[in-house]
Amino acid sequence: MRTVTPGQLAQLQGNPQNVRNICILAHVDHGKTTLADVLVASNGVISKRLAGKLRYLDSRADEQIRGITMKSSAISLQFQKESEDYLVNLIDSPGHVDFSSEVSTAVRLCDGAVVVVDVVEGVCPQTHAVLRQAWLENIKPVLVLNKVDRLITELKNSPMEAHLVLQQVLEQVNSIMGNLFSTDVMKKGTTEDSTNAVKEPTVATEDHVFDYSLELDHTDDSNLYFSPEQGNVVFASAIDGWGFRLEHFAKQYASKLNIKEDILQKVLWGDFYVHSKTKRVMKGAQAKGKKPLFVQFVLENVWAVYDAVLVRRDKEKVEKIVKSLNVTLSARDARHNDPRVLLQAVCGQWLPLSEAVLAMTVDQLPSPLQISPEKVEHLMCQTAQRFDSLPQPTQKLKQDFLMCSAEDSAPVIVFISKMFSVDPKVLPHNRPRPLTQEEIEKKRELARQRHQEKLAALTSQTQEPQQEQATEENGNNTCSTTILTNKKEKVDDDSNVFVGFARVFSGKVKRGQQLYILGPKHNPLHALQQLSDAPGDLSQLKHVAAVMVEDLYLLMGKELETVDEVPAGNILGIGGLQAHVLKSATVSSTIACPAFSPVYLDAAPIVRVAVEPKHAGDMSALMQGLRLLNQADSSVEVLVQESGEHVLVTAGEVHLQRCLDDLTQRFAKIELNVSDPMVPFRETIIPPPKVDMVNEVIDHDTNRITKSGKEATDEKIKWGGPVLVQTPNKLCSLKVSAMPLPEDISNLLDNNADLLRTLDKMTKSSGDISRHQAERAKVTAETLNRLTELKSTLEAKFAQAGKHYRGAIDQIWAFGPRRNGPNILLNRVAGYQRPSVWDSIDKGEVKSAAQFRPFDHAIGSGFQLATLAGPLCEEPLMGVCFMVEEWTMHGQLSEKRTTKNNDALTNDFSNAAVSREEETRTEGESVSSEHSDASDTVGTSMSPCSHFVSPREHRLSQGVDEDSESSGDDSDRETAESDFMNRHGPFTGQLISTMKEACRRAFQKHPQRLMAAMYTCDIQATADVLGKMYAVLGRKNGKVLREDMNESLSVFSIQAALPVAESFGFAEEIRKKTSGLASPQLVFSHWEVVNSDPFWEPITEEELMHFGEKADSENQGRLYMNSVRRRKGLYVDEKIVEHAEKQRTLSKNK
Ligand SMILES: Nc1nc2c(ncn2[C@@H]2O[C@H](COP(=O)(O)OP(=O)(O)OP(=O)(O)O)[C@@H](O)[C@H]2O)c(=O)[nH]1
Ligand SMILES: [Mg+2]
Repeated sequence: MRTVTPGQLAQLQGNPQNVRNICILAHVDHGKTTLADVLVASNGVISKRLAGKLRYLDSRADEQIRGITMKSSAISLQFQKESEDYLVNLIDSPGHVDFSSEVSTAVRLCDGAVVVVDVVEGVCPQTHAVLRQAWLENIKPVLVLNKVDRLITELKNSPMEAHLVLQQVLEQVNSIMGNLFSTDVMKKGTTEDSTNAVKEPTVATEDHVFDYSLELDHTDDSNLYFSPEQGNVVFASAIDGWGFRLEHFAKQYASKLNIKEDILQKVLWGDFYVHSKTKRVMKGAQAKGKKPLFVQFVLENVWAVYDAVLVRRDKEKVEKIVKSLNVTLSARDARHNDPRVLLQAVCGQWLPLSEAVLAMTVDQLPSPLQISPEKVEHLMCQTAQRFDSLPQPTQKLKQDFLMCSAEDSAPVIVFISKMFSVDPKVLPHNRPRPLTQEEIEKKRELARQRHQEKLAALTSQTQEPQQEQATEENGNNTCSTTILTNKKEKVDDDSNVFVGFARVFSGKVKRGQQLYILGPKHNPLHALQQLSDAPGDLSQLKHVAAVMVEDLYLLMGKELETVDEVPAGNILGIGGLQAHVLKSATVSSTIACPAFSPVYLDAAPIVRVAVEPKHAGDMSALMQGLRLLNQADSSVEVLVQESGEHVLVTAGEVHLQRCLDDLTQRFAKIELNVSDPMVPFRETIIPPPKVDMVNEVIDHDTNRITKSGKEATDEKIKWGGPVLVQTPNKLCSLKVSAMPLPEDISNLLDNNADLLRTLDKMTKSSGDISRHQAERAKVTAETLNRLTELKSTLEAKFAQAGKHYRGAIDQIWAFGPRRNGPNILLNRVAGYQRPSVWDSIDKGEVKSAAQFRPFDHAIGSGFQLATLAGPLCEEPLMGVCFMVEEWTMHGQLSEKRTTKNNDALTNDFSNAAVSREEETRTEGESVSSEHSDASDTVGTSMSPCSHFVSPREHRLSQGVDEDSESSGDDSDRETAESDFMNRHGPFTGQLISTMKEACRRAFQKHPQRLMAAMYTCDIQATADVLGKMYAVLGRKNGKVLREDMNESLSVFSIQAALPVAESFGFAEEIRKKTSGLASPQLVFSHWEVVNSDPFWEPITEEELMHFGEKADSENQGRLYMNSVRRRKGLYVDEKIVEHAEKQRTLSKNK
């Protein structure tokens, strides 16, 4: 029976000082949902007996079956402490790495987090990840050390050993906090340092050295760490329903030991003991071999209860304990066959877990009123944007965030972090609701009347009134059935209702209120300007929509309760915005409100599959289903490729399965054909290998035959060297060479793609000084600083990379693909001084685009296309450096005319090509999703260049025509020339495709390799299943990177690298082979070169002897390459028929 009504909860919302918005975070299976159950049971939503078994917040069927949480869900709870009523808005989040985006959406709405750690498994990769996430979102964590019962029942630890384990786990968690803190201090330090340096350029650099250690010493970190003494740690067993803070025992023993409670709390955890004679607390328990206080007064008591109830089942002792703990047992619990029930009844009353966790939440975690100015700025500014670059009315809103006022005068600011779909049947207006007291009275009265009428009818023995009544009753029945069917039809009509998962940051949202929905790309500056030009005209504003708030809900797990208004500082559900909000949005009463900064996503989705309906007629249902799925899931991406295929991009195998289940059972309700997962690859080149396949040293001076290059089939080539390619109209020739980038450089570029994107934005605006300055002003000092740092790191790495890269830092022409990828184009054309890409950050000097040679951008575009799809299987390149060594313009098209006409033209063109590229990229993207992935535009990149060029064709020929009019002398020759040019298409297009071709050929002159996406996989396993686990790892081409043994727990933790391509079914296989004892967590980590040459065939005698002429043994590189080529419908060079002879039985006669 619920102890708190929704009405009471809604009332509590009005006092933000007593509101706490918290989420539970942890690694998978560390007990979040079990803990949430216990907290939910404290409000009577579920029975205490079922807490831990029901997993109330795992409301999906597949969550219950698989036993893992897949979405975050919220519930509002009431808690009373010292006669104050508090409202705790609790969000349970998933721990599986595939659903980490759900964690991000939850963390965004909270002020605090309860981090749960399983004391047996200790700190795991996701524990690390969630602590980092909480740190980045500026929310305060508290700690629950869970599953302490496992130390007693499974590991059979003594209290002393358990104390040691608990200390170790606490240390591990605190070391993560320490690392996060020190990196943050250093980052802030360098930023402040650089801002000071900008302000006072005259200060000598020696005086300006930033002393990190000094800063670390000065910054207050006392509240940073988890320490039981401070009351931010709970020791718990969620499954048995108990948990405590030191406070509990300090209170209990203060009078017994005659020590003040607060002093006892300080010494109860640490290295202290009670001197047996003096009865005083002394330090140095460990050194003197004494029992620490925590062991003596806390753990031994807990151990004693477990021993009596679970191990010995000693009834007398149990009775004694029950009496001494002052616990009342129901007869049913006392007689129950399962001792665990008895244990839970005793411990649950002795050390109630909900009490401990909720009291810690209320004491330690901030209320919405305590939101920090840094957090507000972080929410209001997009990445790399400065707060003071926002317009004034927007900056003023910061004060409203800080006030968190629910007054009518305060602007309404709400952030929707995700949209979730609910079954319309659970919506309050579709649900049979319990009757109110008045209604019950009315019904009772009616029944009484009817009864009396019946009696009266019987006594008078008249027929008529009876008939009347019957007809009346029938009438009522039909009426109610029609109402029912009406309702049912309505439900079927919109079988998917979306509710926004949101929080009010300022003001009060009311039903029927008119508000603005601001999309993730809303820019208050533009919007305010446009609105001042045309007041009241919203149609001009692309990312703003005016809506009326239809429904507001109190989130109660899978149930929703309607409320009329929600004041600032609370988490809520908003209905009726389905048509306007895709995944996330800001809702406000003013358009000066900025779109909130995007939710931080830890892992990019990587597993892609193509889906199609089993029956072709269901195509429209599929498309509708995909649209709904895209809206309902914060991390899925739905793309329609150029080929027309519908592609789902998901975070991992489990996520994929959930998306497919949702599609087939809920959103599309059709049968699907699903392709094998399409795994992305990268293409690269490597330095020539030193040994061949049989480990013989290769002499590179004696040329080798290879099939990889086109020319190579008929002539002998040497590795590397430049290629010379001419445009089809023979007016221009390019000499391009390629070389592999050192791994650390390509990784550096890959990891800093966001910085390169910012650099590109600044460089793009470099033609226009005012635009450039505006663009630069938006960028924070921190980003500028990081860019400078990136430049110097890159310079240092080039210096280490050898003589080939001498001076490369200033020769960089572009990064690619998409102008921010891990490949570089260098300008090595003698005498061509083009401005450096770094000019826009170095002192902000702006160089005019007119300094570029004509057609400069065409070369850049050719490079972008070449890096977007390589020759092996049209996958993007990685770690390749291209160099333009010669760029000769022959004949009349050289400087004379082209400078005149094509200068502006090429600049224009490049912008057109670029924006076209961006358009295609956003096509498949949702409005809110900021992801982009390399391969979704592969189709685009392969489209013929003329496609890009066509709008230009006209203008170029115009330019040539004008010229031919102006220069009378050469007119004949020029007409012939322009005819010649037109025959081959416009020159820019030719140059782009020539550059692309040149890059490809230069690439092919090197040993080519595929790069596979790799997962790191962390597995914990006991010694007896270790062998089986290694066998599975080996079969899947996994490599063990690290193996640690936790001696106290005799558990091995193994870290391995595993190609994503081999990972499907891996987790399942490991689980099966180890009887569920080991379950791996797969996280994308890096790209790794696949060692085998996809074009390899035996050449030397040894190789022929070893592999035979066909060399048909497995070649991983070739297998991957061919599978991708086959999938993309490209030519696959394979022998299909091995022996074209008919099999026959050899008999003597034949
Ligand atoms: N022994 C023991 N088992 C526990 C305890 N708490 C939870 N479990 C068990 O651990 C398993 C996982 O619990 P959940 O609460 O589903 O874990 P979770 O953190 O919500 O998992 P995800 O949501 O999938 O990340 C279940 O089988 C629980 O019964 C505990 O205190 N002691
Ligand atoms: Mg869970």
